[in-house]
Amino acid sequence: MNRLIVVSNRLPFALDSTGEDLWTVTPAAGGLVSAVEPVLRERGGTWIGWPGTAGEIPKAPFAEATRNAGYKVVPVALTETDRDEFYYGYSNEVIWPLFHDLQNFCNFEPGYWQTYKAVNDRFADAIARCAQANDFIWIHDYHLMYVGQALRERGVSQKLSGLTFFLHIPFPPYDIFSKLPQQQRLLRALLQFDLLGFQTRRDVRNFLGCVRRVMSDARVVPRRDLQLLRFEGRQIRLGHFPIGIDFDSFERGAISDAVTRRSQELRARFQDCQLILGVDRLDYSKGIPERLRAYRDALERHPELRGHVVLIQVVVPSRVEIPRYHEFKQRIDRLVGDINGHFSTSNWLPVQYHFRGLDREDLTAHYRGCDIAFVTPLKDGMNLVAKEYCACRINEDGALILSQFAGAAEQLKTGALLVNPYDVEEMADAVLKAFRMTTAERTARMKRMRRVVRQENVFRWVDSFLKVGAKLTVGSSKPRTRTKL
Ligand code: ADQ
Repeated sequence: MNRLIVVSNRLPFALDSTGEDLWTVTPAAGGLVSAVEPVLRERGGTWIGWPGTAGEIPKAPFAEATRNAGYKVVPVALTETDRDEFYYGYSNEVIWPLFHDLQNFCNFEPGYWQTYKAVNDRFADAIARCAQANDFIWIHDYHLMYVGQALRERGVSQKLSGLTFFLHIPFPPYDIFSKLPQQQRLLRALLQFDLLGFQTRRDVRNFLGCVRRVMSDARVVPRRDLQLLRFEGRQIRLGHFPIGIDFDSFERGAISDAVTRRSQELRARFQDCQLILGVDRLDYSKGIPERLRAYRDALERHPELRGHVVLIQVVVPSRVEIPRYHEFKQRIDRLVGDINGHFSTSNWLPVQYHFRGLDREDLTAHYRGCDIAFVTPLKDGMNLVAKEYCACRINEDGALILSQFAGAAEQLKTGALLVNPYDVEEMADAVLKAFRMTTAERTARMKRMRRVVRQENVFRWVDSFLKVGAKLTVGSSKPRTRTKL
């Protein structure tokens, strides 16, 4: 197996300065880290990324944070301007909202693009410094879509065994993508990779639709499974690789004594109530206000729920420096206050709201202890929370209400109650349906979902991606001819 070099914007931990020469190390939250960490821990390799602090990287705390990682960690430093214009700016005020179909949230500030490219160049330099002949390079996610081109410009790509990319978020349809001022430059950059992986069939379709409309010199060769593109004399493979979770590790955690005890404690606090769980990063794409409105509507229209359900909504802080995220948090606070103010009684509080990350044991205890998971992103590349919930339902019970716009819906539709996250009334009815669902139906549905989540786990995801990557012919990246095919 060739050496694996994983490259992502963030590393699996964040360094934070708490005073002169005082640093804290916090595990990073989020789907990419949850998925990639166990893979590198198992296989070894190198992880290149930014440790989350602007300015120079402090040597000793960094060495301490990575000492027991089980793989090599190479940091890339970002200045404050880089952080503001590349990370908060182009990545999270342009690409993130646009690719989640939320174009009105975009801030198409022209200067952001230059910094995005410059930082991608810096990542390419870091790769160039540590790449050896025949290394397999796997770049992750929307922050680094330009790195393939930057590597080709540096001539590094020729010696690699594969230059590949996986997009964790959705790829939008042309009508939305076409709003992007740099649409052609971005597609050209993406076409410098040898293999492009997406979460779902729909993302592949959308990407190809954009290529057809924007890149007149690219040719799509339709295939049943892996698609092929010809561009500037090179071949690019494209496929959907739905990301999974480390099922066994979640299941083992859920069975453990500590989690059993904690989930029992959780249940004991809310006797005679079915517990509904929402777990999200703070993000407007996760549909939290819509979910809260649906819950309110359910309590309003279906009085049998009052006093018999509790919504536990856990939100992990994220990107709070972006003003929109701050406003968004205030909106959630108001909605929670409104529901609790309106419906609570002397011995029942309808929403338990926590604005913090949970440690792994606590998270697992919540998955194990809650009867219903309420997962309703407006759009999501995959959504790992839905899969983690299924993995922790060791008694094969529990109901999942899932947005039809989460990538996970493609795999879990046979067991989940699928809803349109923009349809508050439909979601409210789904709450009632889940509440009334018989044990036999819950079990039948959960069994089906657990089978898929167990089989299509994160190791299978990585294997299937690397298997395709391994078949890339070395040198396929070298331009052979510029003839249109
Ligand atoms: P995210 O947008 O971060 O990931 P998601 O897939 O749901 O979304 O992953 C969130 C992760 O953070 C989960 O592993 C979850 O356990 C954890 N998490 C969330 N809230 C938490 C809390 N309060 N406390 C502790 N942990 C919490 C991006 C894409 C997704 C895609 C993943 C992986 O946006 O669509 O599924 O990458 O590809």
